[in-house]
Amino acid sequence: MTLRRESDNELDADAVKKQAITLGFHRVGIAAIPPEMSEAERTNQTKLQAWLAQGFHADMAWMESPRRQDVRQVLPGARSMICVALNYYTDHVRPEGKQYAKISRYGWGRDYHRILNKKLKQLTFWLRSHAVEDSAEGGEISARLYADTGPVQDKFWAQQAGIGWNAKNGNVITRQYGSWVFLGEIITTAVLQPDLPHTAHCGSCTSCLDACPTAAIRAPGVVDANRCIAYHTIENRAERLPDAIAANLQNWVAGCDICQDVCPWNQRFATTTDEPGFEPYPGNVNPTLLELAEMTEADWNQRFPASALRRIKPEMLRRNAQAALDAQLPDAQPSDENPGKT
Ligand code: B12
Ligand code: SF4
Ligand code: SF4
Repeated sequence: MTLRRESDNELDADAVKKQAITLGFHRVGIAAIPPEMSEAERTNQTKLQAWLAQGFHADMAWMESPRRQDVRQVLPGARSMICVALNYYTDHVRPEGKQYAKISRYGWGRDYHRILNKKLKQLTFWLRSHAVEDSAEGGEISARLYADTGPVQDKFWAQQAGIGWNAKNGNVITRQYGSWVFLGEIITTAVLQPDLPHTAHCGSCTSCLDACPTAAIRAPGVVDANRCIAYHTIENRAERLPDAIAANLQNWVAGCDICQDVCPWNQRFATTTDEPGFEPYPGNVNPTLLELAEMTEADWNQRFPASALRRIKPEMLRRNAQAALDAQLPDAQPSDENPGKT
């Protein structure tokens, strides 16, 4: 296997992509990291700053990290971003019935960070070893991998690398799998032939904006965490949920898939994954609100092994389930009061 091209000092991007697919990634693309910030990066950073300035990150102070503003601060000398996507869709259907709690698809099976991380490590190892092996100068490369674990704008880079587009529902949509993909990347000093950025294909559709029960999508693609059920069920550690969130939970207790479920791209192109780790753990598709509202720490530990749901501590899960139950009481009214801080 020759990675280094004869004509210039680039590594062979096609060989890297082939290896990524062999390791089980469903989509892979490459974006260039020029020595100075590109126009597209600058525009993205302005949007990120505006999002932060409006307080749309709620209590996620880690979103303010200055390193998030520029990948060159994450890895000095970075030249390429290898972006990957992993399809996590399985064809299980949640049962109908107001007694059932809804857990988002992202949390049904094994923790996606672990699955992505393992494959990214294998790809990084392969990249490093082949780059050294095939280099006439014996030049080593540096690389850093992230599986939703670092100060990197995963969606922006995925679009730049041609994986999909930053859609109006705040997720990257791929033509092949819809938005049911996790994103990860390897930032490297290796020079690789980049792909073209992906074009956007939401058109005039507004289904996700119309369906969001808390009006959290403030403008196309702009999600205000203060209003988002996903934020409050996963990240908010307060004892009580804001009234306007609690009243509109629609039984979501761990994330929220509403703006993805209504998306025509997902309805047409969702494809069952071949990654066995994403097969749901028993009980994650059809838990009842009552069992979660009464869940003990021991139950929680047993029920969610190696799961992304461990971010939702037992007291949070009980709080979410109880709030959804309370919203079903005869005198409870859906609230359209603004739950946001802004
Ligand atoms: C913060 C965060 C959240 C926050 C904020 C959500 C958001 N969309 O930003 C909360 C907690 C609410 C959240 C929820 C979820 N998240 Co989240 N989250 C992140 C995180 C850590 C950062 C995202 C970010 O930078 N947001 C800040 C804003 C400024 O970034 P942005 O959306 O890219 O901003 C752009 C738009 O506003 C756009 N824009 C501005 N004007 C306009 C105009 C138009 C027309 C358009 C289209 C766009 C546009 O420009 C901005 C700059 O590019 C990423 C991981 C990562 N490291 O990147 C995961 C990530 C986005 N989350 C992910 C997932 C799976 C979810 C959930 C689906 C989980 C669930 N089922 O509950 C929900 C989805 C909620 C939603 N509708 O977005 C995945 C999405 C995978 C994908 N296919 O895109 C990611 C990428 C993690 C991963 N590595 O896989 N998340
Ligand atoms: S995840 Fe739910 S609450 Fe958040 S923007 Fe989407 S539909 Fe709205
Ligand atoms: S529902 Fe429509 S507007 Fe929203 S992300 Fe899907 S295609 Fe785009």
